[in-house]
Amino acid sequence: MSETRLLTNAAIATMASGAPGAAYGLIANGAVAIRDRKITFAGPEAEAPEADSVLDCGGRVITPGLIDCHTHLVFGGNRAREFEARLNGKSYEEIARAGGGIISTVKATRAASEDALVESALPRLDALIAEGVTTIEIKSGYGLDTQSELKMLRAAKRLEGERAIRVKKTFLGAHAVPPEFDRRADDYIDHVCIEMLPAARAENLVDAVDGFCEGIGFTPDQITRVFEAAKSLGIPVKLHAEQISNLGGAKLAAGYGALSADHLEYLAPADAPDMAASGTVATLLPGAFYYLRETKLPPVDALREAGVPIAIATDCNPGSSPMTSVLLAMNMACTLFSLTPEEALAGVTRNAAKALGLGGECGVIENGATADLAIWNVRHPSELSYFIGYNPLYKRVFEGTL
Ligand code: DI6
Ligand code: FE
Repeated sequence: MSETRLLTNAAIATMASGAPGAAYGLIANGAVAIRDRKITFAGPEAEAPEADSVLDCGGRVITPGLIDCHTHLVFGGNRAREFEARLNGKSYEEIARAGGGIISTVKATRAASEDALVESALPRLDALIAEGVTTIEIKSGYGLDTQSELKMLRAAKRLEGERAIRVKKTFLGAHAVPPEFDRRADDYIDHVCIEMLPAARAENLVDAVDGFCEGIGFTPDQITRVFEAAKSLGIPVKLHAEQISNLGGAKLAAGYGALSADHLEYLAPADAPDMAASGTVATLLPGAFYYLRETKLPPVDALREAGVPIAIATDCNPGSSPMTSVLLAMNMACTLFSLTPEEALAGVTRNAAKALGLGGECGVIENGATADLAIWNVRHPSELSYFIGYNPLYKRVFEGTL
């Protein structure tokens, strides 16, 4: 028989979008009831239902479990030496063009076994879990041949068995041109569309398809072919767009009803309404902005005005954002991009869920949503964006289990 568990004496930041009035959808003196992995009540404690067990939260804040909706968590090796080279004067683009950058991680990832990829990803995953993360997206894109891409995605899937966490797997075959296709990007894209993606799909390893639309990545025409292949298989798309130049990637993605367009520092403000119309989330990645010492800010005001939902993620990857803290990403979104703490929290809850096609199911505290929660040693949700390098997590609840 299923039991009802009640969390009482809490300030609940529901982050529910329809919630009128209160910032954060905040319910003071609130309670949350959980049954069968779902939230069955969220409201004033005085109205809470009977329960089989009660946890007194001591006035702490409850938020939805955090969601890191853009990561490259699985990879071989690291690029600390490249970091050093950049500090000795080389640019990210120069390093990439000289066969370093993404391609150096491709070599290390190809050389690693699936077991080794799981082992090396676990400490990074644990760092995120320690901050109350309950859902994470993990991309392929450092294999760039069929077997290595499958190996990455299988490793990502295995992480879900190793820890109490939900993993969404994104196929990023169109991340870079591998050495064996040097100067044959179009042939590589054929290979991605005809062989790699269908193979990954056949093993049920693909929740979404992504690409890197940049001068050092792929052209809008090439990305279009990848999106067409995804569409023919019924898989949703997303795109790394406008990170270091404006190729119109976000607009292209919006045309395919993309779940999200990510980075967006070079987004033309005029393209924001297209994203709003297609429900495409703008996923901002302040860790990469910071790490690459980018100075061009994403057009946050234009996104707000158009009503584009904004998500925030770590972009955890070995080259441009070796970061495993969602809380730090929230702080950086506020300090670097001028988001409010409420927008930052929405960015790692409600809107991050949307960016993964989980809108309404995760990232909010309301009736019927999955019982993924984070309970914090704070008195107000603004504290989550305020601290730097301090983790106030008290307890984490994944699918109703504490
Ligand atoms: N944009 C990024 O920020 C990461 N990938 C991408 O397409 C960086 C990947 C790397 O440098 O390894
Ligand atoms: Fe990325």
